Amino acid sequence: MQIEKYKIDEANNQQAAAHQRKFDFVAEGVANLDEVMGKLAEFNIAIPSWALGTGGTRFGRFSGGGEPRSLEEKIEDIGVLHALNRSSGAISLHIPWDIPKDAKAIKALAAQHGLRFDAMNSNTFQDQANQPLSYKFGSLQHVDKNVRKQAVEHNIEVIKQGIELGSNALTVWLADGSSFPGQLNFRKAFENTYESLQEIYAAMPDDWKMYLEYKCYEPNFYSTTVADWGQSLLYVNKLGPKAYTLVDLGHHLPNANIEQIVSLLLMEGKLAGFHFNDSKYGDDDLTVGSINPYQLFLIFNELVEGMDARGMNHANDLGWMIDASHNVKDPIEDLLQSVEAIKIAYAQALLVDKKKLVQAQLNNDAALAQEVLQQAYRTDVRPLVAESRLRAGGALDPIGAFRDMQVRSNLIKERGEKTVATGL
Ligand code: LRH
Ligand code: MN
Ligand code: MN
Repeated sequence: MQIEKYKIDEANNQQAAAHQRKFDFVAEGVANLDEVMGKLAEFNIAIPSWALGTGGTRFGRFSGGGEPRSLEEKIEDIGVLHALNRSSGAISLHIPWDIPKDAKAIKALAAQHGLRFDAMNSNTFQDQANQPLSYKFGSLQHVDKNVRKQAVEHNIEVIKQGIELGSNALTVWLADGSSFPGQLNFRKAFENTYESLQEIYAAMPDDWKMYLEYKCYEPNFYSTTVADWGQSLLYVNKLGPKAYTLVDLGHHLPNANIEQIVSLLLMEGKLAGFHFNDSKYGDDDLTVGSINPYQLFLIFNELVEGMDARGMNHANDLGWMIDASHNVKDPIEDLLQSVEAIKIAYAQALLVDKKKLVQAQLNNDAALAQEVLQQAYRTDVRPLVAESRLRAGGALDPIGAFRDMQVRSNLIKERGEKTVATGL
């Protein structure tokens, strides 16, 4: 399934006049318009290979049909996304869910769709068929050296596969922890994990980065061995300059001030990047921006401020990835919404009047500081984001185009009604 460019153009032409009016109206009020449009054009967000199928919970899973049955078909689906929004030009693989059988061919297929390989994700939170030792009581933290060795070797294998695909980062998320008080010696679990991470770190090429993801709870319910940003930072500081802390928006205790965490990790030069999603209760993995778009904007406001302070390139110097799941929506539509929400928050953050904000801060003028932030947040930047898509050859209205072109029913015809993509 390939999206034909002329169909996108046809749909765009119908909306062109209305779009132009909206764009001109917003653009007039944006002092740094060229900068904003240039930055929006460059900004891409990687799609994880596990997000193309319908997500489930432990209670059930309701497939919408036409799901990708192989890595090749997942790449095709991301190709559809990227053709429509021109901002999903990367794929993040999860091993062993999506092992490339022929790395060269997979790399070539991805390139045909304009995609590159973002961070590789290892998996030591599930036991795989034919795996000699179990991760029931952890992987890198395990009391048994042999289990740790098996988990280290898996990560090294993932690095090797990533090298072949042209990736340059490894994301490590550990389910390791304990479910009951007394089950684990916290210090020994930390030391074992650190030693295992050192071995993985040593196997990474010099131009690679390790992203160490934290999560406060689940699947363990009493302690987690990399539970929060402080613990992740402790590990990555000890490991060295190639190790960074990854922020998954759903992995915090309720009401955590994520934007402050982002600011301080950036200050320390230790922010790896993001797994974007949204949540109301826990690690809900809902569509980005569906619950708390203001928080997303505040995070991007810190990102822009902190990255500019360090002279970083917004598009390339951090890892940007979606990590969401879809129980009731079409996964492709959901991902289009997530990417759009991220770009809207980014565009709004680029509109913040920084000089005015700094002045308000120096004057302890809390009211004015809020006015400055909300002036940007309440600007309808959607025409700017749409214009940037249009200029890049994408669709003004990606979900509308996806529906008009009947992409899903074509995929169902091609792949069948009952398909199960690998993933969570
Ligand atoms: C854990 C997590 C982590 C995994 C992904 C499948 O909750 O966010 O990033 O790799 O889910
Ligand atoms: Mn994650
Ligand atoms: Mn998660």
